Amino acid sequence: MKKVLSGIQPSGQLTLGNYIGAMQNFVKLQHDHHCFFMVVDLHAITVPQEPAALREQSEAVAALFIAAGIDPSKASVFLQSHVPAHAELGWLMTTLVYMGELERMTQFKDKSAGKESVGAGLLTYPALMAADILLYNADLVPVGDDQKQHLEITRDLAHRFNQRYGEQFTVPEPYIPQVGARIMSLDDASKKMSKSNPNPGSYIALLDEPDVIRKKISRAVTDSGREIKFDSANKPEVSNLMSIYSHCANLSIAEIEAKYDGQGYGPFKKDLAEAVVATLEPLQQRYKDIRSSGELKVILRQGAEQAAEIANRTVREVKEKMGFVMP
Ligand code: AQP
Repeated sequence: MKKVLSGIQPSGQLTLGNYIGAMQNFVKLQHDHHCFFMVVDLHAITVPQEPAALREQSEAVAALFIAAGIDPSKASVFLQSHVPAHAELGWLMTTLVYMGELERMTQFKDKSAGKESVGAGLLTYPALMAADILLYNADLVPVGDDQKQHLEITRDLAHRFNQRYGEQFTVPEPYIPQVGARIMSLDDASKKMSKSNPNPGSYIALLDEPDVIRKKISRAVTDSGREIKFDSANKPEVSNLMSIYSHCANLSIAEIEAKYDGQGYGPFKKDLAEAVVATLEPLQQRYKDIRSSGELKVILRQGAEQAAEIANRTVREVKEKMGFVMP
């Protein structure tokens, strides 16, 4: 059985982008793969986080994994910080990666742009991400298109380690969904929908109330035309809304174009809002049940134990190969 690993940062409220681009795939993959799904809290602190918010968001992301349909009896669900091997292998990978490789990462450039001081963790983040994946010898890493560059570094580091110290790591492959790999911001279709965007109108949070969702979609930027046509180059805003609709209503792009032929943006946006509300309502209900039941702590403890067993073994093997004195 192939191994799959992926994670989501508790750096804000999860968005429809995280759901369509990542979580829906997690749910599908768990049936015929050995899966590890993490809340990557160590990654979230690469930008400052308020401690109480970090704690709350971390539990919220874990509960949303379960609410979205990840079954803890099929997949290991855990918090990255509960398995110290991540930090340990992360350091070892930091010593293997080159500055030039880190400095050319688009995400680093975006997140550090215009900032007076930038934490070193924001730069070295891909080394920790490589450790996350390599600890479990994951074959497949389901990510949105935006994470492809980081996965390339992971692949390079796996090769580099294997060449320098002897065969250890599986070289992982990205698993990127064909549609919905990148859901864009509602206020600017040149940027991806992002949970850390300071404007909540730019994203739909998975826990947004139905009326908030309706309002955000009605205010979503479109263009001055009135045609519902998929054309990412000339109509990026409308195309993005169509991708979201296609996912939530389970309609093809051609079906959407035919359905709204000659109708303008009003009726389309109204139906889109209802489709998003209907997609998120059952998830929100399950989320409330999980948070109030207390079962999350047990799930996370079990997940961390399963993960640590494999991760600790990898770190031991790596350290031995690198020349550390073993206790
Ligand atoms: N807009 C998106 N469309 C499709 N996929 C997306 N992902 C994120 N945004 C979109 C996918 O979600 C997974 C988790 O991402 P992450 O939390 O580790 O970090 P991120 O990619 O940086 O996501 P955000 O929401 O933009 O977080 P912040 O604002 O904190 O940086 C990944 O698989 C990602 O591809």
